Amino acid sequence: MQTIKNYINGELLEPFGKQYIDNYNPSTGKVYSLIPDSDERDVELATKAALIAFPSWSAMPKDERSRIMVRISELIEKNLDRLAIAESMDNGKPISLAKTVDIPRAASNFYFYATSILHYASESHAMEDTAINYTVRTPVGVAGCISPWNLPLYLFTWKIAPAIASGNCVVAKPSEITPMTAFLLSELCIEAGLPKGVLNIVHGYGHKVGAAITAHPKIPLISFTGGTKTGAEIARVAAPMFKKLSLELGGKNPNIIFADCDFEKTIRTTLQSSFANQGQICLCGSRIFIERSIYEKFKIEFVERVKKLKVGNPADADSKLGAVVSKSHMEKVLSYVDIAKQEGGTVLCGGNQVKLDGEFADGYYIAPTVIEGLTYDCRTNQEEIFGPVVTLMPFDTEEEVLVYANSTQYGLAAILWTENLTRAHRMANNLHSGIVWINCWLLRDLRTPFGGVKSSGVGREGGFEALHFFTEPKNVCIKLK
Ligand code: TXE
Repeated sequence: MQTIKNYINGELLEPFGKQYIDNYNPSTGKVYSLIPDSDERDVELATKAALIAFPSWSAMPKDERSRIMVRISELIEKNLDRLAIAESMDNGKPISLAKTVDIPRAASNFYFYATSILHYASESHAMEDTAINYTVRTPVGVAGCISPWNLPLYLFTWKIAPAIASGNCVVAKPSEITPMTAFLLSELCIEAGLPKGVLNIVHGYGHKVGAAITAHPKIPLISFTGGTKTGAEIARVAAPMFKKLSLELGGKNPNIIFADCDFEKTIRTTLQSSFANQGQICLCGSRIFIERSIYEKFKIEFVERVKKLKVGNPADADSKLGAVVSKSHMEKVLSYVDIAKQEGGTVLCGGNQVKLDGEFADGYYIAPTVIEGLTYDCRTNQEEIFGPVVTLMPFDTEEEVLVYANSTQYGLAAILWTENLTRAHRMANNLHSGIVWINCWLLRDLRTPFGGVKSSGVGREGGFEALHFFTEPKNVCIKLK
């Protein structure tokens, strides 16, 4: 059985406590590797290594840092197949998805920030002929990066790449539920010649390793993606220490479909935005609002196609859904189907665990589920389920659907389907959301700001926003006379 190691000061190390956590393959329900159960001693060692590496890494010319990062990006591409298989085994997602989305995006994250840093300039403000101000941006020192299990390498690298590109050193913690590709990344960083201590990866539980990173006095910045409750806990600990915080949290995103949409495109993309990655993407559109005049037509067509989505072995090319990430998560998702029924919902398809044969008999599979007949303000429509479960609701007017869409505590993404340009702009303006996709979903330009409002988080990632976050601006004012 493979034993994962921490990556500290350029070396692959056992945890201090020599304790390990079982790592499950969700597609089979079997333990297949061991994860270091690290503690604050490992975080301390990693932080020391990062502090020692910081002066030379931050002083290294940008193009040298950039070249090392490009090498990491190329190594991720070279290892695409191996990483995709590992991601699928750890997370349960179809290999085809890991191969086309997760791993290529991890390579892009490194490439994008390796090159962004070369174009990152600071501002200057002239006060006519009195004075000139210029802004100097310096890295903060050691950045703490904590990431979740749903898009493991994709979200892990989305934090690490801008952090190290802008000259910081990092202590990072991947989710203890999906640690494998972060471990493989540490091997690739060694191969790419990343100087020791620049990136340190400490594996283990959130309440031990994550909490130690959050509370560490020498880590002045935390970038976190995960659940809203965990985000609140991190903010509670970090706020009195005045740490810089970026929190990417949950979502309960509306998918609003007007009668004048391009029907075929809408249905096709809605299948994706509902069930991609088994619905375990914070950007999935789990509340589908449909203008009443096309409600029945949409429902019949959509449910017919959902029933055809194959739930199966993640290695099969025709599996559209693999396993959800863990047994407890499967139970949580299915408990929401019960809640939906109690709230008066009708399950149009799915709603159950899927039992596969042979070695997959104990895997965590859920049939893609569509529910109707619920009010917009019931628990099913307000709480994040984070699984392959969507609800359908009719609406009559723009005003009404805006109330429904904006009614949750979340505000991460919204999806809008209409061919009416004026309405599209009007709606986009009125949606309480960090991202609005019109006639598309998950179309990402890495230069754009990424993040949410309300309980979906604080701060923005992406493009220069991330480079701003990982640096401290200093204004220098020079009087001219
Ligand atoms: O997230 P957690 P989980 C949502 C989704 C899901 C729920 C819980 O609703 O069902 O969150 O998922 C680390 N101090 N999202 O349990 O617990 C933890 O080890 C510091 C939304 O995975 O928030 C992991 O590395 N760190 C989401 C990371 O935080 C702590 C993606 C995320 O774990 C910690 C995933 C602590 N006290 C889940 N406790 C999205 N928005 O993309 C845990 N961690």
